[in-house]
Amino acid sequence: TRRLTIAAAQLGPIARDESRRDVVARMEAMMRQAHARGAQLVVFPELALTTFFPRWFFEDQADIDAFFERDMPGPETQPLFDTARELGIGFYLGYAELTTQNGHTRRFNTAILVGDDGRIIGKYRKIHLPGHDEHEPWRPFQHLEKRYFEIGDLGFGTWNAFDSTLGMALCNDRRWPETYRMLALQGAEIMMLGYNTPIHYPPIPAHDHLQGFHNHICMQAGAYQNGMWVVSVAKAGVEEGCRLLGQSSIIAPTGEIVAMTTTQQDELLIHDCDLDQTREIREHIFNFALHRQPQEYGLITAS
Ligand code: ING
Repeated sequence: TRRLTIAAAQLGPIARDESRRDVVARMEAMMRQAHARGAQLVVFPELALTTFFPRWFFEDQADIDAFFERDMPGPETQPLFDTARELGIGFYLGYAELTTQNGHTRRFNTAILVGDDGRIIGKYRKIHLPGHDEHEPWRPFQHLEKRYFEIGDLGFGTWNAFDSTLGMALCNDRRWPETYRMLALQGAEIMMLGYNTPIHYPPIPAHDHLQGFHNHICMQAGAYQNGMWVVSVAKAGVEEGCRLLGQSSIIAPTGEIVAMTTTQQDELLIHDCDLDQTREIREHIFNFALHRQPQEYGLITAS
């Protein structure tokens, strides 16, 4: 059977003033450890190069843009690509993308998939942007992704690599069943995603103690209902005073959590995934061709 050893590289807190150089050094060390433990692919968190800056309201665009990457790879991230090539290991990286299209500056919450030759295979731009777009001072911290990023314009894509078909998502995307189905309908066997999930949810504090439960229930259901491996990687711990959920996990197509972190710091999970296990689900209980009735689902795509 086809097997792929995947590493989830959870990152602990990143301080606001922590340099990209220092963060990349942390990530490179984890990439080397993952390789030493047999990993062929390493998944890093969402917005992995900086602190989770949407927690603050900024007036000045220049302050916001300091958290974005204009080039990928750029001078500070090049070492990750060089190490990937040196070791023959691929990786998923979440970062804030600033790009110019037709003379307009665009800003996205982005993830890329890089192959074991250090070349970018694919790019995904976050579609489900949570939170709010105006400063809401009543909140102990903000969640201004709708203000700082545009909705992703690349759709839900999949790429053939590592003898498999892989799809990417980012954080809030994992809460929406459409994300998994869109990737599964394109043949994805693996969904990779990073997340920054505050424990405290200001609009409904009564749900704070359920963040771990909600995190896993979404992905376990998505994995099972679509027969996909789901690799989810947290930025964890108390970051600039904000408690972020850890519990990074690797979830099998059966919905079983096969590995989970137990710290709030930099921590590696490694799992040797049997890619053919997807068939137990996709050729039987969730055989889309046999059992799915899209002609009855029109409302779901209606806006
Ligand atoms: N973060 C959070 C997430 O969807 C959130 C936003 C937190 C939503 C807690 C609901 C509850 O995991 C990002 N970055 O999407």
